Order: sequence, then structure tokens, then C-alpha cells
Amino acid sequence: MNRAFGAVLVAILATASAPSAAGATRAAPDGAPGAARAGQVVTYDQHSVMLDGRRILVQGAEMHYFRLPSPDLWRDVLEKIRAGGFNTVSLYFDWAYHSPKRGVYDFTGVRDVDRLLRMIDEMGMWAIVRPGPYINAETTGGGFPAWLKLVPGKARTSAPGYTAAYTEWLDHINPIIARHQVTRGGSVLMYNVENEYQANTDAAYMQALQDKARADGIDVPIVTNVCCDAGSWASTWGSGLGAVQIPGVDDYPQSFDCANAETAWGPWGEGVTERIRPDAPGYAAEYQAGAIDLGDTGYERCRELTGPEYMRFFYKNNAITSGSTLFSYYMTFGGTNWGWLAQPNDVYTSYDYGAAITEGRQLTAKYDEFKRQGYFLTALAPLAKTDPATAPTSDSPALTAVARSNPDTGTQFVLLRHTDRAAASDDSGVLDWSTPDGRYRVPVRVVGKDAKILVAGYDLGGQRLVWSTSEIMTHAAIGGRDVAVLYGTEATGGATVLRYPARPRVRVLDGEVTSTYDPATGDLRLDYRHEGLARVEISGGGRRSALLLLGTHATVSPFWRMETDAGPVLVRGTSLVRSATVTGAAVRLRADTAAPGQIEVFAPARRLSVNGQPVGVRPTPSGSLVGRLPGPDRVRLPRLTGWRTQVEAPEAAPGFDDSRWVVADKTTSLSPYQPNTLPVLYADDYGYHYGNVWYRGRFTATGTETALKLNAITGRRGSYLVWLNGRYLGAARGGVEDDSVPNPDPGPGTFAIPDGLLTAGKPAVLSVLVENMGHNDDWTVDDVRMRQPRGLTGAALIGSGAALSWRIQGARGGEDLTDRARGPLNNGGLYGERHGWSLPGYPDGSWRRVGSLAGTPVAPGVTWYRTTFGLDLPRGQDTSVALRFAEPPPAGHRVMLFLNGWQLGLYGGGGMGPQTDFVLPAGLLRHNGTNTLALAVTAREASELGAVSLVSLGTQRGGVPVLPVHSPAFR
Ligand code: IPT
Repeated sequence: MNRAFGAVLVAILATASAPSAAGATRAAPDGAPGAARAGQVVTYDQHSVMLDGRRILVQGAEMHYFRLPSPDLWRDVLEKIRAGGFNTVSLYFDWAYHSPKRGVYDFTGVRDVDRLLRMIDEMGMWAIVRPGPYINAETTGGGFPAWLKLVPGKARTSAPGYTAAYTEWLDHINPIIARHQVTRGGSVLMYNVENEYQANTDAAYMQALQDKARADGIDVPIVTNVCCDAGSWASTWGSGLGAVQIPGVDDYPQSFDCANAETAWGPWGEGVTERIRPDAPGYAAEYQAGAIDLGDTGYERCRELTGPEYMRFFYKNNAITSGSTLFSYYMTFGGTNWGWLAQPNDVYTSYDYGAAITEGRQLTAKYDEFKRQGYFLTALAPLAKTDPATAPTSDSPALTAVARSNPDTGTQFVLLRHTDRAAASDDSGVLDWSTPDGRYRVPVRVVGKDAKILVAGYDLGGQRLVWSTSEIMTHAAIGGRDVAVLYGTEATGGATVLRYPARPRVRVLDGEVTSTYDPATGDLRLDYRHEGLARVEISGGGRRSALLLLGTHATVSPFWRMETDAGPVLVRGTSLVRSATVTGAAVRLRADTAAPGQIEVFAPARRLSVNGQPVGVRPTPSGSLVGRLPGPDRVRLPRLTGWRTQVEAPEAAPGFDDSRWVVADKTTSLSPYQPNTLPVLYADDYGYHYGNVWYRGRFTATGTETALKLNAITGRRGSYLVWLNGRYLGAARGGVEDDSVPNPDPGPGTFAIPDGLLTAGKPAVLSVLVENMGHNDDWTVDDVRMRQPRGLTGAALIGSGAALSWRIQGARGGEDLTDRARGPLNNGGLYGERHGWSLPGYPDGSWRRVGSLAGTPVAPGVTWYRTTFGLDLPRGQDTSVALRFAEPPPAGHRVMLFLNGWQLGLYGGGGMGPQTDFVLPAGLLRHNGTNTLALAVTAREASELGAVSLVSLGTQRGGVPVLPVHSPAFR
């Protein structure tokens, strides 16, 4: 159906069928996205997307609402993203997160995606929505709910069973998305179908997803993200069945090998986004902005792997070489795989991703680099329409220039970098540069792996920029003059040429800058060194006046740009500016400070208030206002004491009453994996999809049994524990993801039966606790890995032919959720979980007291520890709190941690991952109230607990108001 849409006109003004989704007030900033609340017409050509005919450049940040279970913090992260120079967020929607059971969907509370899209609408940003149905994303099942394993028909194809299942999901999610489209005054700009759906698969399926979207009212361009083999997409999908309008490419040039952060420099290629359709703009659908920690080295190494140096070189190289105008960075904020959200092969609890904004919502040096680049990309309108152009030639073979220019304005964008991309030397040269305003010899220098985008022939507000060897961060017309922020590599020379009809007046307010004016050409040339922050005021000369701020990477980092009804505002200082408004002579900011310090504001105003408080200011020679802001108050976090403990796992005792458990007696399964023995014991086949599962098997002993041979599949990082007649026999590692040929002997464990434990003719009970670490994804569309079972796949007695009969118990209620607020992925089937031990308000008064956890011995099995703590953190201040385990992950046990009933982490040995800090997001954590912490410790061998404490990952005065997330208590 979408083929009927023309290549150019892809969306029409929506009819009045749905109300505008935008909230009460939508900022109408000058030049900002979605300035109008009315629906806009979306079109595109080979250069860019256009709204009502106006070209836009999309600078997108990927974030996942399902990895931040506190809706008020969505706003915090979105404001940080917007302030960092992004105008767009790219969002996966995770089917599994919303659907515990076929036909059952939840979009409330932490799952309220309508609220999320409303926030984005109100913030004047755009959204790229990616509802799958398959999303990959290192989330359990790649976004497929585990109940899909029980649906016949190959997933990610036109198979009827799968079609009926995903139609159900799209029936729910599409209408929510549709009412937030830009065509209806909302934020949704593009709709992504599927995820890296490689060529030679089912074109009719790709088409059906698009037809479904159109039928559900999606009228914005349909896009998809292509991986690895984009070329085959071009030929196979060109414009035939299943072709999308704007295909995008996923580029991960740095790989995921965080251990080699120092040496990696594009091991997976140059990272230039390929253009797939000649009639559509280049779209970097997922450009690497961090990494999964495949080697368990810790995310700080992943942040180094993808740090500012990488960002400068690869992002700028990509922008100019590919000429793309649609970018999205994966991830910009990663978040947390809370509950059983993780796909276990690639990730653990933290999905920090080494991103620009940490899991604890702190801004990093990568954020500063995004800000410098994003401000540039979104401020210079001619960038949205460029063609390859003749590049200046360099007299130094070590340096290479690549150029694009805007065919209407002539403005040139020149990428300057080392010819050998691996070169780290310091090279100077002279460019022979034919700019729109004449031919120049321009001295340049590249230090190390730097790359710069230089601009020539640009109408910078009311000024004419002939060329500059400094990079432009941003510029804005403020109070009738142009304020421009430029920068270059610390301690290198810089030169900027501006043109004036008559000799202008040049006043150097700060720093050392020399100027020369050539009346023949009208060129005013400024020469300086990039050092500190020089300030130059230019007036007269036949143009409105200008203030140039000439800095370095470091000295322009503290600049913030905000759009207001009265035009843009620039701020220098603070650790974040969230929003700005100008009314009369007053500028009001919402801003964060991590320390006391100066604030400087460039705004058409004489008065300043920050976070509602007036700030004393004085005017400066630069025409700005300067004042001082207080830092945050000191944060005191209590010690964690008053623990109480209770041993569980009564399921291990022979007399335990399991009469209400489900009988496991199926003899067939849809799974492509053959069970090792019957009956089928796959947990999913009995409706237990997430977390731990208990099995109890009964048999009549012959007395000849010598051992027990089990198989279990847990997914990577998982294990299972075995008891016979109440005696602990030991543990084994569970089976992990297979290649498409299933392993016939997964997760094997042989357990010797001690003499005398069984008596001939007497009943015996086997109890097995199997972890389910999450479900494999379906990246290869083989329909096999994704259907790999979880739980026991076989159980046999050695030395006896006695038959076993089984019962199984997982999360309370199974697919019929008993805790709808926390959702399907929060709990598994531990006894304590089934009986509310993880919840606030559970009466643990009879549990034994433990002074401190450090040094406390734990026996094999499951033991719980609970405590409560009060917090009274400074208000109007954003403190990011984490739970810290003092020791590196121990081998003998692992800990599942619950904060106020929310499962926020898995810590421990056996390959669980290197993580020792677990973020406790505000909203789940009561910053001014009482909190309950519950730790479920599963020990495979006798071991000792280490110390745990609360730590602050950062605190800033400011923040956003955070309301408590509904967290039902024990009843
Ligand atoms: C790309 C996926 O599209 C995305 O969902 C996520 O899994 C990401 O990888 C890795 O974090 S696939 C790309 C590596 C080929």
C-alpha cells in the first residue's frame, strides 16, 4: 500500500480524525522543531526531510523508556538530551515489556508511552519510533514476549500464527503513536518497521508491517534500519515489495571490544553511512555512540572506546562524506536492564552502554562533544541540503580535505583530517581553497586524530563569514546582534575572515586577537591562538554588530543554547540548562549546578532568575549578564543497618506441599529443541517465562540409584541447584544460546546420590531450582535460537529405571500477573518472591537480626536479607543514588536486589558480569521517605557476604520534580 505514496509527498495533513496530541503549551522556539502546533506536511528528497517545505537536519539520540522505570526521570533525560544539541529522540518500543500474556497489554505507570510521547511533543522535539515488532536491543527475546514461543509459525515472516500475534501488538501501539505524529501537531517524524531485517527474507512481511501502519493512521515516512550488508538491500529492496521510503544504516565502526579501547580505531570500518536509495536522504539509523560490554570489562572502558576523539573523527567524517541529514546515536542514554529485561548473551543488569549520559544520568565528556557537534549541525541551515563539492587541496600529503556545498547558498563545509585515518601526528599545511568569496591560501593544522568541519561562504546571521579555521559551535541573533561561539584545538593558531562593505570597528574585549582589514576585498581577518576564551566585538562596517567568542574544546563546553519565544539565549556556566523563557526584561532559567560558580547569560534581558530564585547580576562589556549561583547542598546517605534474615527454599524439603503447583506432563512442544527426556519440562510451555523456576520430581526409589543426570537451559550466566530428599547435591551451569543446530546435551549436570539417601520402595523427591536469565534474541531470523527453551530439558536416574512425575512453579500467577504495577519482568518464582518478601511492608519482625552483612556466612540455597532506611535528601536537588557492593562479584553466590519491591539488579559470580554499583532511580527510591531493600541471595556453595552501602553517583542543585512511582506494598 505504501508504494502508492509518491516518492516525494509522503504524508498529507491528517484529517480531523484525531485530536492534537500536543499538551497545553508547546514551546514555539525560533527554528526549533515543531514550532507550530498545527499538523505539518512531511516530505523529503535526496537531501533531507522537510516540514511544510522547510528542510530539517535530524540529530537524534537513542534512549529506551523501558530501561528507566520512573516516568519523571524520562523528562530529566529528555531535557539533558535536548540541551546536548539533539532535536530528536529515537525510541524502541518493547512488546515483551507490555504483554505478559497473549491478548493482555499494559500501557500504564512505567509503561505509559503515551505520556512519554506527550513529553516529547511538549518539549518541541521530534521522535523516531521503532515499535518492531522485533527490536533486538539486547532486551529479552529481542522484544518478543516469551509467550510467542508457544505460537506456531516462523517469527519475522508472513506465517499466519506470527502475523496474528504481532497484529495484536501493533493494534495497541500504532494508535498511540499515530496521535503523536507531526502531521497531527505532535513529535513523531518517522516510523521504523522491523530491525535489521536482512535481505533475502520475507518481503511480503516487510510490506505487511507497512500496510498495517498505514491502515492504523501512520502517515509519516516509513523507515528501517539496515545492518551489515546494505548493498543487498539496495538491489533487493530498491523500490519493490517491502521497500521502505527511507532506509537507514546501522554503523558500529568501533566494534564492541571495550577491552581494546586504547588501540581500536575503526576495526569494523570507516563508518560512513551508505546511501541506499538515491531518492531518499542518507540516514544513520544507529550510529555507534557506546558499546555493549561483550567482554565484561565494565562500561567505563566502553566509554573510552567511543570517547570524544572517536566521536570527532568518525561522526564528522560520516557527516561530510555521506552527506546524511538524519542521524541517530545508539545509545545516548542506555539505562538499566531491571528485572529480567536483559537478553543474557550480550548484557547484564546495567545497560549504561558507555553512553554520553551515564546510567546514573550524569553528563560526561562525550556529552560535551555531542553538544559541540549537535549545536553546529542544527544551527547552520545550509547543512540540510548539500552536494559533494571540490575540496581545497592541501600542500601537505598528510592532510586531506573533503567538501560539500549547499547548491542554493554556495556555503561550503570542509572536513579536514589526516589522510591516514590512523595517523596521530601533528601536521600543518596550507589549503588552496576556492571559497564562494574568492580563492585563499589558508593555514591549517591537525593534531592527532582530530577532524574538523570548516565553513566558508556562510551568512552567519547578519555577518558574512568568508572562511575560518576555527569550528563553529553555534551562533544566534541576540538583542539585535550576532553572537557566535567558535573553537579550535587548544594552543593552535586560528584565523577567521569576515567581509564588510566598509571598515568595521574591532574591539578585543578579552584575549589576544589581531585584525587586519583589506578595503579592496572588504575582508576583515582576525588572527589568534585558541586559548581560553577570547572575545571580539565588531561593529559598524555596514552590518549589524557581532560578538565573537573564540575558545577551545574545553572553554566552549560550558556554553548552553536554549530557544525561547524571544529568540535563542546563550548561557555560559552551570552544569546543565534545562529550559529558558524570556518575559519582558527577565530571563528565567531552569538549570543545574554541581558546584558554586559563575553564570553568564546572553539574552535580551536585564534580570535573571534560576530555578525560580532571582540572581543578582551585573552587565559585562560583552553585553551579557554575570552572576553567581550556589552549588548543591551536602548529601548524607545513611549506613545500611538493621538487617533481618530468613532462609527459604522450603521447596527443597520432601514434605513441602506442592499440590497446587502445575503438573508438568506434556509430551510434545512447539520448540524446535528436542527434550532429553519426557515429559517436556520447558518452563515457557507451562506459562512461566521469567526469573527462577522450581521443579519437584517424585519417584519411588529402587535403592540402586547412583546418580542423577540433569540438563537445564538457563541462558548465559545462569545455573541451577539440585536437592534430593532435602539434601543439597550441588549446582551446575545451565545451557546457553546455541547456533541454529541445537546442542543435544545442554547444561549437563551429573549429581552423585550419597549412600543411604534413598531407600528401596520409598518415595523420593527431587527439587531443582533453575534460573532463567532471559530469552535469546532472533537476530538471524532463524526462529530457532529465539525458541530455545528455558528450564529443565531432561532428568534421568542412573542405576534405576524409576519414572519421575513432575510439578512446576514459577512466578506467582504465571502469565496472569499479580503485580501489574511492576509488570511481567519483575519477578520469578523464588519462594520469597511468591510470598511478598521482596515487597515494602512485609512483616519481617520475626526474622533473625544480622548486624552487618559483611562477613555473614551463607549456606547453599536461598537466603533473604531485608532492611529499611530513611532518606531525607536535599530538595530541589538531583542526587543519583546507587547500591554499592564492596567486593568484586563473588564466585559462590549471587544476589538479586529489590528496592521497594522493584528488582533492580543481579550481582554475583559465575559470569554474571563485573557490575558492583546498581543505580536506584529516583521515583522508585523515595528521596524523602522510607525505603525497603530486600536481597535474595542464591548460594551455590557456602560463602560469605560482603558489605553493601549507598553511594551518590552525583548531585546537582536543580533537577526535575520526581513523584513516587506507584509501588504496591505487601497485603
Ligand atoms: C544493532 C541492533 O539494531 C540494536 O538493536 C542493538 O542490538 C545494537 O546492535 C547493539 O547494541 S545490530 C548491529 C551491531 C549490527
